[in-house]
Amino acid sequence: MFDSLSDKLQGVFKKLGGGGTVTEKDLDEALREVRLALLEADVHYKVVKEFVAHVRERAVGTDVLKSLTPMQQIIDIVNQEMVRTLGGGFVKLEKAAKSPTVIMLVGHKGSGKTTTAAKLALFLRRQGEQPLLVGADPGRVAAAEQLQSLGKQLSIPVVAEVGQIKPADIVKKGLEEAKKTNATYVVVDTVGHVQLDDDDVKTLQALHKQMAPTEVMLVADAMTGQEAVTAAEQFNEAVPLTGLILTKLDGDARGGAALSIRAVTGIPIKFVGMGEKADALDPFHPDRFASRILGMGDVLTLIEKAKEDITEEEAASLTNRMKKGELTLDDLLEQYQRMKKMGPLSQLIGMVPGLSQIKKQLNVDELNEDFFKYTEAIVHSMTLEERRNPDIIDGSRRRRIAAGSGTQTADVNRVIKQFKEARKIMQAISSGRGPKALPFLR
Ligand SMILES: Nc1nc2c(ncn2[C@@H]2O[C@H](COP(=O)(O)OP(=O)(O)OP(=O)(O)O)[C@@H](O)[C@H]2O)c(=O)[nH]1
Ligand SMILES: [Mg+2]
Repeated sequence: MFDSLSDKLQGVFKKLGGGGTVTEKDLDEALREVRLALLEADVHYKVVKEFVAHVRERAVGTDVLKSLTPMQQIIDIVNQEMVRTLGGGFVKLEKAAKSPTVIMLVGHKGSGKTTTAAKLALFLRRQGEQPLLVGADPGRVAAAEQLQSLGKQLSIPVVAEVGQIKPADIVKKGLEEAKKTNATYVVVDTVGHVQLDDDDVKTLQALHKQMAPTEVMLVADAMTGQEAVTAAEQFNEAVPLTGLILTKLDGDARGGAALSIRAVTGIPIKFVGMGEKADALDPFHPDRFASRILGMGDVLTLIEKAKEDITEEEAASLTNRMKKGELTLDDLLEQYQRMKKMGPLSQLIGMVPGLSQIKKQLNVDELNEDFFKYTEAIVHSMTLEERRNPDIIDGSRRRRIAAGSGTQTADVNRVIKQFKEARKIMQAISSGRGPKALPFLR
């Protein structure tokens, strides 16, 4: 996610960390590069301007340059400013006082509404809710079939029809069905618009009035950059949006939409779509997201994802060990094995502390099944003592492990390095020092 932006920001920080002191000139030079990196990522120019001005103001105003750890403090400020730009805190999905809660999804053609409707319904069911999907897009046979088939795969009921029927009539049927079946949430997928003309606006407004939704969410394609921001403004004029769902963040979106949309429109991002599969929808946490952009990983989302696949007990023990910074190579291996089950690596890599920083060396494209097999073979060729305390692994042990696992000593080094990075971040997180203790600054 946002690889180019992440790399550039980390490059700026690394440079700042080169000397012991940071002068005002260094700061300005760094901020100039931050500014360029953000603009290149297609962040809205006003947002960039404000971002850089805030960071500078706080850095100069709080005398960080005179402190002993100027560069760590600057990164801390950048991190906080990024969290602020992304909306500050987590904004949860609302629930109506009286069931069912209606969620209306709107957006441009192809932005991901239908896919997201299904993802959202699955998310809600995992929360113990009883969702009903309604496809108010009768114009195309394929649209109804798509929703029907997604509902069937996930065993979630669907009301969708095609033909001469009006969207309003489908919504009516949907709401009746929800009442009959005691659904707690109704997720309504609507027609995609290429451009929003007056007729479209009227239709949307009439549907809005009819379903009286608790949530009206715009589904916007993050790959379209500033167009997503414009869409949010336009749709918000038609119907009052309560939240945004940014899709296709797993693709090569540069980050512009995600970093601008909240600041420009004032509407909170509630979810992000990270893939085509039904479980590739994450609740949006500005702090975790900023952490990923800055290359610090996202342990909390990772733990939440892991929880979906493992027992509560396992999750608690994992969380505990991670929090304490007590990590062994066996734990690392276990994590990798869990990751294998959790989904495509590209989706997870940014979340694992330590991995994102060294993914260049690792060559992410080659990070596939083989990577796991290698790591597994290497760790299994170590003695128990070596797994707990890899610091004792010297040259001759390295050669033995490489021979035992059928790999090269360079592969053994890589696994150990990865482990050490991960351990450092775990310790930093557990000590509460957060971004100030980023390993790539040491
Ligand atoms: N990679 C990726 N693809 C996505 C994501 N969300 C949706 N897609 C894909 O985007 C394409 C369009 O998705 P749809 O859900 O059909 O979009 P829509 O807004 O319903 O489209 P219309 O009904 O035609 O307006 C599909 O191929 C989806 O698989 C995502 O988060 N990541
Ligand atoms: Mg659709």
